[in-house]
Amino acid sequence: MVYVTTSPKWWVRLPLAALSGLLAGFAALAVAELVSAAVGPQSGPVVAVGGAAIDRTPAPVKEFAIRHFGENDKLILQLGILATLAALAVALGVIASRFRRAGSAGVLIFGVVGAAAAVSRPDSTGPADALPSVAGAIAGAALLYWLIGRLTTGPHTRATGGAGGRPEPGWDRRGFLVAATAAAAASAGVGALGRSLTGMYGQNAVASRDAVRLPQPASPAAAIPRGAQLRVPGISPFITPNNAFYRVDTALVVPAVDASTWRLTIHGMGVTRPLALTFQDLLDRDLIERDITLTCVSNEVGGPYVGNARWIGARLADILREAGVKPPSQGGPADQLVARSVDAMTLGSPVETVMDGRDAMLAVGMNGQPLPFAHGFPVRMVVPGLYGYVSACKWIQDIELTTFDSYDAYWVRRDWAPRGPVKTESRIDTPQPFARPKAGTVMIAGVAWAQHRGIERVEVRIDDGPWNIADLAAEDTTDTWRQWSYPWQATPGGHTLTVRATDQTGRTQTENRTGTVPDGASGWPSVVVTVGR
Ligand SMILES: Nc1nc2c(c(=O)[nH]1)N[C@H]1C(S)=C(S)[C@@H](COP(=O)(O)O)O[C@H]1N2
Ligand SMILES: [Mo]
Repeated sequence: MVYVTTSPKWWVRLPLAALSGLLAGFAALAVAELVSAAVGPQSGPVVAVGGAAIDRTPAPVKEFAIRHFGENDKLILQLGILATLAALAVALGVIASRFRRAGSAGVLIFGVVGAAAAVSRPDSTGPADALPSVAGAIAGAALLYWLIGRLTTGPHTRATGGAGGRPEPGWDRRGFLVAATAAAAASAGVGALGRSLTGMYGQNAVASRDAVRLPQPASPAAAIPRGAQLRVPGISPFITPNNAFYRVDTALVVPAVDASTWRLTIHGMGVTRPLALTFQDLLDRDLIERDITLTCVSNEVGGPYVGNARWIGARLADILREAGVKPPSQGGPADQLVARSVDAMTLGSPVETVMDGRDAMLAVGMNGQPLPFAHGFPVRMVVPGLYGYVSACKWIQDIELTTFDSYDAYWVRRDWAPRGPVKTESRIDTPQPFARPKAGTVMIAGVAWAQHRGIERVEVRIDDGPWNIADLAAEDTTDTWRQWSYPWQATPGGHTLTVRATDQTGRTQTENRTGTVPDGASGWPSVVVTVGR
């Protein structure tokens, strides 16, 4: 009896080997998903590798990503990782069809890469974070080895010497297809189970958020003046609803923090009474309610990363004073406050600014709701007048007092300026670029902001004409943006509309165009429109 080990012809073998690679990759991710449901969402290989990629992204590339993909940048990154993995899985399958062990070894190497990324992430919870990648890789490598085995020698290799005495093909097509289908089904099942278990991640956090009853603020915000909201179609609403508020962060998985176990620790240079505050400790304080406009340093001229909300929170300066902190102007040794989040983001703010009397706060509420998870539940910092990257720490859990000389926070290590006061800026909301309004009165309108300095004047220019003073909406506070409008007598043809704002210190928004790195974009926003008859 002779056992036959012929394999299918190459044009059959290679596609099936590629399919085997894909199935192995799918199985690896499915097993990793299931294991990461137990270890924690930060440990999944795609999340870990994606996080490592984000941290290594140089400022210009991040700027490119945010400009071209906007808030979808993280989705694009994850799709890119998956596409890359799929291509590599196909390659490993093809390699395995010639070198069966090498293909499987390749899968294991990817497991090592994923594991290394997971344990070296700053928010890693320990060596266990390697488990999803390792388990997934072992499953993938084993499956690839097995499937490639089906492809070269069938289990039913037939004995020769039958009726015709000719060898029958040694590979068992049906056997392979059954094996592949079973593997795909098993992976889908494991993956779905993992997904549903990950879905349960954060249920305590959701329950803790549902249980929050925001107290009445001891110091409520004044009513928004009636004239603060202009009735111009297309203008940004004066208060940005939570679900429309821009989101900028590095979190591939939104942290789900349980408010009932949350703590904020305050320590470092000049802290004579280190503090550990609970969420209830914050709610029990006299809370302030303030309207504050938040802006991202990555906002291009005319861009969308600015929003205005009514925040409720505890005064940060009071808490710092209780901890014994003094600003540098009163002899305090620390000039930098480093806020650290549960996902290990660090943001450094000037202590002097935070304690100079402005309404810097540890916010617990946004527009009457507990903070949405994406915006930092349970607690975030908000400091009027500073860009988000140097102040607005979401999911905050630690505050360390230190100096700018001795510590660079996350974005500063990536070429952004250590101090980030918001620049005086404006935006045209309507008409939109390349709009085709009719001749006659066209309302040009938008917003302007210079947080904590206040907007004094907005001017609009048509083509190369003179600057015209726009009508300013009523001011809410100097910490909020201000709407403006200008009724333009539009004449047929193409026109360029340009705007510039002046703040209450008398400084006019500079014409000098710069990109966002290192300290925020500048330049006059403009739109081109074509007026019809
Ligand atoms: N933990 C954490 N906090 C963060 C960030 C981040 O990446 N992680 N990004 C900051 C930046 S750059 C900005 S502009 C604001 C944006 O806040 P929002 O997403 O609520 O609009 O959050 C800040 N706080
Ligand atoms: Mo930002």
